[in-house]
Amino acid sequence: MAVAQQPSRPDVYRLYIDGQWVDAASGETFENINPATGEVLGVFAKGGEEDARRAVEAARRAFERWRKVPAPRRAEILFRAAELILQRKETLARQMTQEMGKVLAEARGDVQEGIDMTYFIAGEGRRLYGYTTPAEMPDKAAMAVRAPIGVVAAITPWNFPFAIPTWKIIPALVAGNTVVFKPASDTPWMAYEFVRILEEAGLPKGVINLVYGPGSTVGETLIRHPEVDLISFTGSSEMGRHVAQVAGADLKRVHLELGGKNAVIVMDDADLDLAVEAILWSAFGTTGQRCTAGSRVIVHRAVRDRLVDELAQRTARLRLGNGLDPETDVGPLINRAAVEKVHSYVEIGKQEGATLLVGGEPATEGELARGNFYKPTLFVDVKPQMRIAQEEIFGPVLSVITVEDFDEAIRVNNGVAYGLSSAIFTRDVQKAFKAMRDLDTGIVYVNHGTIGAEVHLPFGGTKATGNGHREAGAAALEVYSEWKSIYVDFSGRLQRAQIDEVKVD
Ligand code: UN1
Repeated sequence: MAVAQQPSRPDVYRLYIDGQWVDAASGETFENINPATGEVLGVFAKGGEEDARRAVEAARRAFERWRKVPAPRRAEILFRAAELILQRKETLARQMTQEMGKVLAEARGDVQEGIDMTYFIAGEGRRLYGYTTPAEMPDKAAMAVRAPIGVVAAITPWNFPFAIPTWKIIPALVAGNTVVFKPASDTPWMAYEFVRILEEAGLPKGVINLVYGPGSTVGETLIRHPEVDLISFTGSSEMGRHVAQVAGADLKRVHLELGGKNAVIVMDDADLDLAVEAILWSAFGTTGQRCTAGSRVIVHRAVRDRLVDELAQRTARLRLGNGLDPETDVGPLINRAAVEKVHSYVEIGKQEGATLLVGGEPATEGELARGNFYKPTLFVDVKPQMRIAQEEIFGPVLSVITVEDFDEAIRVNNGVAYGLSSAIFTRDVQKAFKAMRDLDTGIVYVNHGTIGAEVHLPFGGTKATGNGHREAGAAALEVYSEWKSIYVDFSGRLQRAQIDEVKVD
């Protein structure tokens, strides 16, 4: 494939449109900042409306060819991409820690999730199962096949800057769609590396297009463009509502993956040591910046004091720092605005009457002053209706709610607008099964925290977490393809279903 390649560290990271690395039409650029140090990691072309339109047009042209490439052949390119990601795992993880801030072990996990997803979904190239079924008329065949939808706009967040783009783009491609990819402006480097890998793996021009830039220009153009058939968006519920409203006016397909307010329930018979480990990991892993983060603990009164003592001690001992330092437990928040948002929620929690036990302020000692660090924070005496127990904070803030029994725990868990992930710690098999039935979330864990979903199971949530779709697993194909039912009549005569009688003798 003769495509002009960009060096791995260009002066300006360009947009990728119709198989070419190009500057933004406006010539504008923006800086990519390391959230731990404030250092500039690279200068990126700042796409706008015109670039987004050109990308959509390129994707539309490419669709006519790509949809006809046999799916196993499409998948061969994706398998090659998976191999390239695997080869570059360590480099990508180090870049990710610098760009996004998560600690290196977690950055490796993020890349690994992308590898797993790419291999798993590439395997669908030789499945993409539809089905055949008998027709009700004689000499007639009936089958349902999966057809691609067209041009997909993939609008992705910064918190899983490698994994989440693979969740959207790889299934879109295997199913025969073409893509315009708009990554979050905080993590354009990971997007650049991913698209370079797809290019190297041999994806034809126009099949993947990359436009960095603001949601207000690039994102808006994509969601409004008549040639975009499907929008897959991960981000806030507020933005999700906007995307759904705009796209709904044109009856575009929309897949939304939005907020969470996930809880870990700890019953009186739980293994408390295990629960503490899991809660710390769920609440403060990725600095609380996962949709699946556990931001509420719902604890049975009988074990409340023991659990809180242990959580408070352990939370206070977590080490903040640069994620490249192996001593670091918790990295920075993504940007200044995130620090302010998290801090405003801490103020709200105090005003609402919750007791602040640990943290509750930005961390500015020594080197930390250069980055966006916030102390891991623990609130107790939280009431289920308080805003800190209802709204997604997306930072290292954990709220402990005390309950009297199992039924109340389930009610409190379900008493929020969101429904992504939930967890229960109990040794009672009856309670465990009741919880599996009654927890109103798309993901339920028993004796495990709220994070760590695996790629071959459906991922997504109920209520305001989404719009009923799931990504990951084979369920992703439901988003990225449409059912086409095909009837073949080989009787040689007009046979009217539901009207003509069929003689059986
Ligand atoms: C997200 O936070 O948007 O289950 C995704 C998990 C990860 C994915 C999180 N595998 O925590």
